[in-house]
Amino acid sequence: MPVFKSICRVCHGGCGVLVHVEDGKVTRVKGDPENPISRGWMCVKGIRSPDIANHPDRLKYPLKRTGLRGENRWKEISWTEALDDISNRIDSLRKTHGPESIAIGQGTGRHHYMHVVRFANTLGTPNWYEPGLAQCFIPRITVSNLTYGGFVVGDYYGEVMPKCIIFWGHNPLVSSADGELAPAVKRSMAEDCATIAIDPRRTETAKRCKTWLPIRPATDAALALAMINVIIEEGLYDSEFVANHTTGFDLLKAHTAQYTPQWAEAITWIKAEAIIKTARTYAGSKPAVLDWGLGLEQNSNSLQTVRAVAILRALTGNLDIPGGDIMGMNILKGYPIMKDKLPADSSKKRIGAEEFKLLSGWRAYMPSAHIPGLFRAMTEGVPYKIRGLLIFGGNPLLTVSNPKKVYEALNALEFLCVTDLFMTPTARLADYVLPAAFWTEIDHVQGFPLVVENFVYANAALTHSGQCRQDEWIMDELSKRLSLPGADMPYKDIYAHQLAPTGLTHEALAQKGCHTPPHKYKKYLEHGFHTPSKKVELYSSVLKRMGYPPLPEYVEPPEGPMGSPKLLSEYPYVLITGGRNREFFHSEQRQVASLRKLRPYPSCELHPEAAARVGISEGEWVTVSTPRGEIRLKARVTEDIHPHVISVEHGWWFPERIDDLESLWESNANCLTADTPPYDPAFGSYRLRGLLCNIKKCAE
Ligand SMILES: Nc1nc2c(c(=O)[nH]1)N[C@H]1C(S)=C(S)[C@@H](COP(=O)(O)OP(=O)(O)OC[C@H]3O[C@@H](n4cnc5c(=O)[nH]c(N)nc54)[C@H](O)[C@@H]3O)O[C@H]1N2
Ligand SMILES: Nc1nc2c(c(=O)[nH]1)N[C@H]1C(S)=C(S)[C@@H](COP(=O)(O)OP(=O)(O)OC[C@H]3O[C@@H](n4cnc5c(=O)[nH]c(N)nc54)[C@H](O)[C@@H]3O)O[C@H]1N2
Ligand code: SF4
Ligand SMILES: [Mo]
Repeated sequence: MPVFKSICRVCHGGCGVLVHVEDGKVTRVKGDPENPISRGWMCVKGIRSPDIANHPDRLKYPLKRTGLRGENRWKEISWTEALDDISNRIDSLRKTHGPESIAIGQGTGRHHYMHVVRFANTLGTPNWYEPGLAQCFIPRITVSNLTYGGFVVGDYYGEVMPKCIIFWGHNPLVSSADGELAPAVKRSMAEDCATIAIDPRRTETAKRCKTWLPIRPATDAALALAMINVIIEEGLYDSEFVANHTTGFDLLKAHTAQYTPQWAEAITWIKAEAIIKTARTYAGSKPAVLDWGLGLEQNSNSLQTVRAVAILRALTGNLDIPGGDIMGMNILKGYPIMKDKLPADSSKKRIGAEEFKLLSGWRAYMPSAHIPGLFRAMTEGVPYKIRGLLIFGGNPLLTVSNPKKVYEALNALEFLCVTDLFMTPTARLADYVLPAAFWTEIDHVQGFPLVVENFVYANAALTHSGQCRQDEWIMDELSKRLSLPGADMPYKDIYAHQLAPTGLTHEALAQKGCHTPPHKYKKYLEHGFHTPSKKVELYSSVLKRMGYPPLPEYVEPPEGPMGSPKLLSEYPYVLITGGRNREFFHSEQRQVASLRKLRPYPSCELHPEAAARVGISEGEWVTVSTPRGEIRLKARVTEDIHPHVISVEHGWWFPERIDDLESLWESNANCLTADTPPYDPAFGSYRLRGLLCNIKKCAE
């Protein structure tokens, strides 16, 4: 039976795998022991890839709606008919209402991510989005760029092992988040490494750590500021690095004098002594990794939170050193997203451009539309009406805050086209549904970890399924019909362009499995940091110019025990949503029996003290409510969570009940979250974590 090397893409990760193929189908996937990063390891989802690829419910043909919107009645049509119809609809909207009336949506971190941005740019619409962005990764990337001129990742890969690792709002042993695969992280968590988890939950990662600091959600900026205070006051910073490679130290010192550990204790629920000890351990153990995650971003103070944390790496001189936080090798040539094809006046029309300069403005890392504003524009027509939406792999009815609003918005569209592997609640509302190819069915080149690119992998299409097509192919076919400039370079030619610096072809790389050039450290010694001052900007000149605070600040969460004490009697707990679990990727795989049986029901975690207070026992159905809605889940009673915090899984819908609209709200975490202001002033991040909630036994 033929066996091929490939890269699993069920999540953002990229485990090296061996794919067994029989009659054009994938029959088995196992870890590739020769892969230098994953070394034969795979998670439970990846191993079940054949169950996803060969699932009887996979979409196989292009579908055109025949019934009323949402009635789930379809006709199978040919690709020619589908692409002709869809391009005609796009053409008519762009001619009558301007290309900005068409939004392009996608999901997180897929193979076609950059191709979507390219497609939007060449179509001339500034309004593309993805449900992560301001809530995921864009604050960390942008802040790293502003502060050190490049993104960083923990050095889990080299000869030198870190002496300390802080996992901050991050659970990589479960999430393998952006290509920091669990086995590499685990290897670095050696016996002599001081490991610290800052998380309201004692996660799989936290359980392996020597210290767990259960922080009050959305108060991380206070903790980071107090750690900066200790490191400066006690003279624990790397004075050589600070003197030679940073700017603004004196301003930072004066600014953070007010943020004492005692001040932070009252805010964060973490004792002042623990804050001091953590700061001393981190600053005193070199090299050290500070590995950060979503816990820092899904709140309305994401810019300042991420900035405060980012500064710790520079104060301690842990940037780009072996065993520290390393910057990217950026092996590939940049994806040609054809930014120049988007006229300047179009950019100005991007929804959110004026308000959220670091998400939607022209200086943003990857300018995209502000999600709450975009969906509002579909229903309310303000500042203008969004009339068409093409989604390439995203399920906003589950993954965007306030799904009832999203539902209303999708129904208000004149035209909706969704490309997916399965019929999802979002696809069900479309006019056209297109069948996407699974990762064993695509050609692709990808650098890992995401954004830093210290290794490069390739997939080659090994199997096929019905009429399924790779998303890039669909966009290219539409581009041809619409005479867009991107049509001149089909997606497969882009791989040659990207790989040029490596001297490898796509085919050669796919056979080889992984390209890993030797890592270079301390690249800043050659060219400085890529910031305006060529130094690490502890005081950010760019933020100052843009009208944002140049030094990090703490802002109390607007809804919380201190921000809205009047709500406390009704909503006494702090809510977090979306902590990752191994079995599912967001709203996916609920129809895959082999995974669903491992986690059959949606659940929430609460502490035994909270459970006793409301009379809830393990496994009972409960309702969790916020001022915005109420959902049903099963209770998991566990000591591994702060007694005042409730953690709710996200992404839950029931494929077995897709025709029952009410089931869409039943356990959907985003019925609880807040899509309303205040947003983060620079990124427009909305609040998915750090809100108030209540929990009760379910009536039935
Ligand atoms: N409450 C709450 N909400 C959250 C989060 C949270 O923590 N809490 N997390 C947020 C974050 S960080 C993110 S990134 C988003 C993720 O949001 P989404 O990206 O919308 O999440 P998915 O459920 O993965 O949806 C992707 C869809 O793409 C389909 N798909 C998979 N592969 C392909 C492919 O190759 N091509 C195509 N066309 N389709 C494909 C899947 O079947 C699925 O229906 O969710 C956000 N939402
Ligand atoms: N299996 C699986 N893997 C995934 C995904 C998936 O859906 N399933 N999604 C992928 C995506 S798109 C992303 S963005 C990554 C995310 O990967 P991670 O960054 O690891 O994200 P999470 O597990 O969502 O959250 C990390 C931790 O933050 C904690 N937390 C919540 N609020 C706060 C807070 O205010 N402060 C602090 N300090 N901690 C807090 C949570 O308890 C959680 O344990 O995972 C990726 N990998
Ligand atoms: S961690 Fe991600 S890439 Fe690795 S096996 Fe699991 S789903 Fe696949
Ligand atoms: Mo994400």
